[in-house]
Amino acid sequence: MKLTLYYFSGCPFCGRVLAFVEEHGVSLEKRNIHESDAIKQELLEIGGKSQVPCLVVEGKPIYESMDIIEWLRENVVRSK
Ligand SMILES: N[C@@H](CCC(=O)N[C@@H](CS)C(=O)NCC(=O)O)C(=O)O
Repeated sequence: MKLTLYYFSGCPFCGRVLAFVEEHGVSLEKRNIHESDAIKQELLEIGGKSQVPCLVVEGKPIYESMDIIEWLRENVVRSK
């Protein structure tokens, strides 16, 4: 399953998700929207807004840090 997390450094909500990812050893691709306009544009095209964090699961966006953590807990951590 392809997981991509859009984030930027210094965003506290992103930090909360990244801490969970680190703690549970979740494997995903991280894309920093402050790294390039192309990455930010990519997120806009997938999710329709530039809010981060956003987890993209097989092309489907999930916004809201707590929803992302819950999704990861249910679908990745539990099945490990
Ligand atoms: N309730 C959201 C808050 C996310 C949020 O406010 N993110 C900020 C960065 S810290 C953001 O992306 N702001 C710009 C925007 O909404 O386009 C969550 O928990 O994920």
